[in-house]
Amino acid sequence: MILIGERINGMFTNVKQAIADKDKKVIQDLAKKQTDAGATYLDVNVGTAAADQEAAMQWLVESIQETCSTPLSLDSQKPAVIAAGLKAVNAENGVILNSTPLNKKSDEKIFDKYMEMADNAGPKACIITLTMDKNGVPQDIDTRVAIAADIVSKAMEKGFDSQRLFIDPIILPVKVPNAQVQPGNILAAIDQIRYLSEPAPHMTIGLSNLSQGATERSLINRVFLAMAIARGMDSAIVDVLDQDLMNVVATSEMLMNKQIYSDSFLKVYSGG
Ligand code: THG
Repeated sequence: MILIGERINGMFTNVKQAIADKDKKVIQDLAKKQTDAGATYLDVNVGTAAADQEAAMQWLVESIQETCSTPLSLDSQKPAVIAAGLKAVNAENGVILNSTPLNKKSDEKIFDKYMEMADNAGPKACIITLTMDKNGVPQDIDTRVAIAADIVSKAMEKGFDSQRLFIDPIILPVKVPNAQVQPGNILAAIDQIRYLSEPAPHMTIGLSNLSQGATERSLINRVFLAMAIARGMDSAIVDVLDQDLMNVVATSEMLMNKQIYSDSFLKVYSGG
């Protein structure tokens, strides 16, 4: 599993405050803790409150890289904010440009811009593209898969390798009225998206969206994670500090024959 640590996000009050106060320590602690917990990448999202999002992105990237070399996932739907992060990022070990839709009313070419920026960032640079277009976030299976097909063919057209492409079918809170059909729709979409190219594009979701506002957050997150892994999802933006969740990742990998079974598979997975 390619695990992207979600914790450096201005949506969290402590991160929002740290950005406002330029308090590096809070950010560096989160970077180290998530790295120790097994994050493959660290998501970096300035949130909506930052006064100058480009400056905030650059500051976050610089602060993180002072303490660890875990590759980063620069998370913004604004090309200028991604570009600001890329100025500071060390992309040698890889980098992800996270959260472009296929297109936007105000920016028809946004996905092309992300592909161009990724190409300039180096051969390991990846993109997470959302199954979202100028009409917004689709609720049904077919529109999600249709947008994913457009994403894959646009990438092919530009010679952008499917191994550098992550598709995100966008999971939304299950607690919202009439949203309970959505987790099932996401699973069905994942099932179909994996056949859009050979090799399949990577697939990811922002798992914690699912349980926003709900009780039993960790339980909801980890059960759905196991279900999605069973359908072929190979990445997720998650709380890597949630040990129960990480145990589900390890067990799912073992049950899907991605890790050899041994009595100590849990310890082996966590590097113990
Ligand atoms: N897809 C992609 N990228 C994404 C998302 C996605 N990036 C952002 C987000 N969604 C994934 N990351 C988070 C991070 C935190 C939470 C949810 C998703 C979260 N935060 C607490 C909350 O809102 O309840 C904050 C609580 C606090 O203030 O402490 O749940 O879908 N590609």
